[in-house]
Amino acid sequence: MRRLALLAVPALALLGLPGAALAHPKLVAANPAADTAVAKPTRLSLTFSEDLVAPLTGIDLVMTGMPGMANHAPMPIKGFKTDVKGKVLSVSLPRPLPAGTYNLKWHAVAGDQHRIEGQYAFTVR
Ligand SMILES: [Cu+2]
Repeated sequence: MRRLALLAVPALALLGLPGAALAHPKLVAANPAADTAVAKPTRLSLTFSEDLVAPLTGIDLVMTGMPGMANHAPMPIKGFKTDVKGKVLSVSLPRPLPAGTYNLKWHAVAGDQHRIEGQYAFTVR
């Protein structure tokens, strides 16, 4: 089994060759970065490994907790604007995010049209 698995890797790599130029977008940097605590931001940015397709790339932002409030229900944050330039997705918030914890779910589409998703959390102090 182990031997078969090792042999399968180069075969898959060969199969993957035509798609190599159209790689899936990977998140390479974010501001605020994952698992960090920041002062109240009015802008978020996500930088990917590939040029993005604007209308198919975006985020959902949910407040998951607030200081001093137990059992905070997930609260979607609405009203932001997203803007895509090349590999960077920028999010402008209408007002600074209040103190709390947030979960950001992103979806991104690059040249091969496949929707790739991911998520991370950050804290506003
Ligand atoms: Cu793909």
